[in-house]
Amino acid sequence: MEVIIEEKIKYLENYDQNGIAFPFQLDQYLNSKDLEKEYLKYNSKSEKIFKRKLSLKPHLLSTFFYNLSVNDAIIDKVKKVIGENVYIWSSAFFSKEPGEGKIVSYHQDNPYWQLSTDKVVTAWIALTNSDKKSGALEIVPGSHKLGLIKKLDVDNARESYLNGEKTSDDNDLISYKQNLDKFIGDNPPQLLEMIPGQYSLHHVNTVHGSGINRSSHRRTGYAVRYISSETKHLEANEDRALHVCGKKNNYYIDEYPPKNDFDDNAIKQYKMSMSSTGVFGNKIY
Ligand SMILES: O=C(O)CCC(=O)C(=O)O
Repeated sequence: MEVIIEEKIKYLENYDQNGIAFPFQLDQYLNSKDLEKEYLKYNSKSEKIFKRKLSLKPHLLSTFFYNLSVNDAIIDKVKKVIGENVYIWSSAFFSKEPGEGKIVSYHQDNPYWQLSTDKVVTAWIALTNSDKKSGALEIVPGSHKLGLIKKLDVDNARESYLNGEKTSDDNDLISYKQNLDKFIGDNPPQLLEMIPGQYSLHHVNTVHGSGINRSSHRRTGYAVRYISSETKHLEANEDRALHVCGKKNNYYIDEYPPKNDFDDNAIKQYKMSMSSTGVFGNKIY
């Protein structure tokens, strides 16, 4: 046990150097099927109520995913990398079914998000096995130090998104390309294999992506985006975020945790959040 604790500290120290810290474990869920079950439960509720699977900000509709997002062990590490004043700006599921052929092309996050500081970190939590065969998350260590390597291939991502434009390939889970193929050829990515209940932390400018799921099981991650309270959106005036700890700011309209799964207030708030969220709010329900 002591060895594991020492290793965890070492990984976190390397975050500044590598733009990634990995792997950590949520002891209560280690290798448990509960995380995937909760994901499936969430999907079936969202399909019943919204007539489709909602992958953005599930922490605003599900008490389970809210509680997972504010798990003490995760927040302790988040505070070590972005400081004591923490908001959850967004969250998302990244799920790839076997045989579906989906990928996430290599990208940095901030060209999409347009946030004002780099005190922004994602906790990527494995809800299923995530290994080479199933298309685990891949990252380029140290790439966060390069600033923004490439721009998006659209001028205004939010406008393009709301107009339904997509410039990436059909099987790509992200909408706009960053054309990083040459960069990836010169800077080979590292595979982050995880079992359910393990998670990584990656910096907003770390280059990352993932390949096709060639296994016989679903590969799902839950990505939570934490920002420090001095971080604002450079373009959206009425962005929303959920305060977790430390000092608040006046940049964001407060979001609140759901009292019960998909209750009326949570649904009302969710719709408002989706129409005002930074870049990828979605007007269609
Ligand atoms: O889960 C994946 O494959 C990609 C995740 C990702 O792009 C992200 O967390 O920003």
